[in-house]
Amino acid sequence: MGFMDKLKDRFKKNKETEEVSEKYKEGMKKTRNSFSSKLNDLMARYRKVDEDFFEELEEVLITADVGVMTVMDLIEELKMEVKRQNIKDTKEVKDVISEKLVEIYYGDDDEQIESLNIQEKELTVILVVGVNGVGKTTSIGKLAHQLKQQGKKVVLAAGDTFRAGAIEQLEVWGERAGVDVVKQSPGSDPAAVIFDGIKAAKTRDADVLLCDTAGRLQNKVNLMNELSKVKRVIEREVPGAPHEVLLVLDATTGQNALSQAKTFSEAAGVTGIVLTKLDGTAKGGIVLAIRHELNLPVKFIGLGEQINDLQVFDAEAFVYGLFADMIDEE
Ligand SMILES: Nc1nc2c(ncn2[C@@H]2O[C@H](COP(=O)(O)OP(=O)(O)OP(=O)(O)O)[C@@H](O)[C@H]2O)c(=O)[nH]1
Ligand SMILES: [Mg+2]
Repeated sequence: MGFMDKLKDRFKKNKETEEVSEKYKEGMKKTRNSFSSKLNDLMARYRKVDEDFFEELEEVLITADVGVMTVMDLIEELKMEVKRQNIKDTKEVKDVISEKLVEIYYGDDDEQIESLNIQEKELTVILVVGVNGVGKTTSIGKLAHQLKQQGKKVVLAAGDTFRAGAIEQLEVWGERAGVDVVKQSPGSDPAAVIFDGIKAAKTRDADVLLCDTAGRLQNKVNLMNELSKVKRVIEREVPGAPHEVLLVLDATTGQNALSQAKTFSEAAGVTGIVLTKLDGTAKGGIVLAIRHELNLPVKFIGLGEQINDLQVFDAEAFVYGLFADMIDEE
């Protein structure tokens, strides 16, 4: 059984798995349309798998923002596998490509890395960081909704006291998700807001505290200093916290996301990525570059602006989203 058949089996098994695959299929439309049309075109022009075919495939992957280093490794793996299986016809190669995309994502890690580090008995504190406009506040709202549906008691802390309207925006999301928001007045010290948030979360016996932060201050140095300070307060108040530092990256910004990840990792010790706006780009390959080149797991992806448009990242579902047209017609 080929890998694509396996994906079909997994995602068409029942209503629940089908729902997940449909979300990916819908949200990754732009990337899929661009990627699969290029791939089909390539397979029509090359009957035989040869050096030229691989060179053009490399191009297609780089245009999809997969990242040069990742593409090099992937092509290397593909060449070996094609040789091993003695594949000559380009028609047979897409199955190998889909399988290797999943493999290169996971690397040597076990596959459970996507789930959040949620504490069983104590308060879980999650710090959410990223530059302005990437989707931090929106993702917090979506995540609060998801956690609440899982039966968790969630509190939000309005740590962005800098941007006008940021506190109100988080309150709107709090209402949508049906969770409490802890806030102070605009301009107050974010670390003090987070401190209050922790106190409130403990008093109300909450399971998870989600901390919003500013994406922009007077300058970048200030922003990084402030994040470090917020993180120290969390560390001091809750042993073992923050349990996650989620960096939100906008998929439409392309390779620049990689340098943002480096900066924030130094200031706040990022533990995972939320990759937003995957629905708005044809370059969804950035998921693979982030995982492979930064060694940070993509924990969630944003596939739209609505409350249900946040998915736990699943590399197989991602690859299903890339190849859905081909998989469904088989
Ligand atoms: N299409 C799409 N839009 C998104 C997604 N996530 C967030 N957005 C939109 O991106 C815009 C910015 O989102 P915010 O949540 O305000 O971003 P932020 O990082 O909190 O921004 P600042 O508070 O200014 O730092 C909003 O219009 C969101 O609706 C997504 O997954 N898909
Ligand atoms: Mg915000």
